[in-house]
Amino acid sequence: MLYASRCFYVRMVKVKENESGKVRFDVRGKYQKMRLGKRWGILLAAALLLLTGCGNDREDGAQPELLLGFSQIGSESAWRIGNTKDIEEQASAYGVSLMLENANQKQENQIDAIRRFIAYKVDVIAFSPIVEEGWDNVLREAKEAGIPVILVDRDISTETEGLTTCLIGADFYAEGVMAGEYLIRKADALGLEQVNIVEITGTENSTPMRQRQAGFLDAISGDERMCVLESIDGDFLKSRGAECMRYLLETYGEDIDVVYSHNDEMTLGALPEIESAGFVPGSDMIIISIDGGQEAIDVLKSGKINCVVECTPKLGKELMETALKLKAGEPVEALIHPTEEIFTDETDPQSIGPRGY
Ligand code: GYE
Repeated sequence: MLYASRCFYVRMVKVKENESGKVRFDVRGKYQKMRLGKRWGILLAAALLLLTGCGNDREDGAQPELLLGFSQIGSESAWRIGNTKDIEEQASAYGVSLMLENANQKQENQIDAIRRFIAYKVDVIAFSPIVEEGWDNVLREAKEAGIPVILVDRDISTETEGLTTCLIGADFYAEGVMAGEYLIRKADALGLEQVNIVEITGTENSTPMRQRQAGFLDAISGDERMCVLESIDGDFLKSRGAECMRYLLETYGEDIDVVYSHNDEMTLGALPEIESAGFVPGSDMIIISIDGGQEAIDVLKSGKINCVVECTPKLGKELMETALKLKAGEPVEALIHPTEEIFTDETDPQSIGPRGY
């Protein structure tokens, strides 16, 4: 059993007694986060499965609500925390019961969570896959159980077709292109003849890592001034961003003209390293980031970041609407990309409103 001493979300079941003295259960309660010891976790999980296994038969005969199981990657960034918060808020706005599990950056935890959602007979499963490969088996199990699956934020690559219904997430390739096009404009404005770039990438084999890299490289490939000195995996983490930057500074020092970082967290980890090495970020080196969380935007306004490509974490509304359509048996769009913009040292800082994450 997998509930040993960890945080997970359970729906609180309200217990009532009817006239005949029989106990009945109202499964409309909200999910709440609980931390349980192993024994209590096992007992509670078993009791919940027993009590709600036939949870669709509501006594009042009303249509059951939508029960959505969502496996989140972790809490590695302001983006991710904002995304979780948005999904929770939108679930409650749409009256959706949300069973939310945080995988703490581990694919095996996501697979376990999806298996629990199947055992629990949720109406719809959604998940943000940490990497693209390795999902075939568990998704075949969901398909056999007749539970539709929505991809949120990131894509997957499977051997079998048709294991998921749709993807709701950003166009990461376009984000990479926007970053590359900004760099060309900046190099023109500064009259640079040679542009040496270091790239700190997101989690290896994840969709944003692959596509942010591909879009950026495609955008700069026709410009002979551009030279990528090295690409290094920073795993979307602030601590790794700092480590990678230390290594890059030791290796290339003042040859570095540009730092292209795949998310704000890694950028915020890299900046103090650049300063400790005696360089001024934003002037000695061009700093390009992606996400657009409040902290990075504040640093952009202070001049230490030159460009932040927006990636919105606000995917909750589309997720709830899509899940409700799937439950109603209606068709859904295969791909939903939110619209996104870019904030740079060319932007009027006054025009950038509060980011909310
Ligand atoms: O850019 C980063 C993160 O998948 C778009 O994941 C997401 C990325 C985001 O944690 O900060």
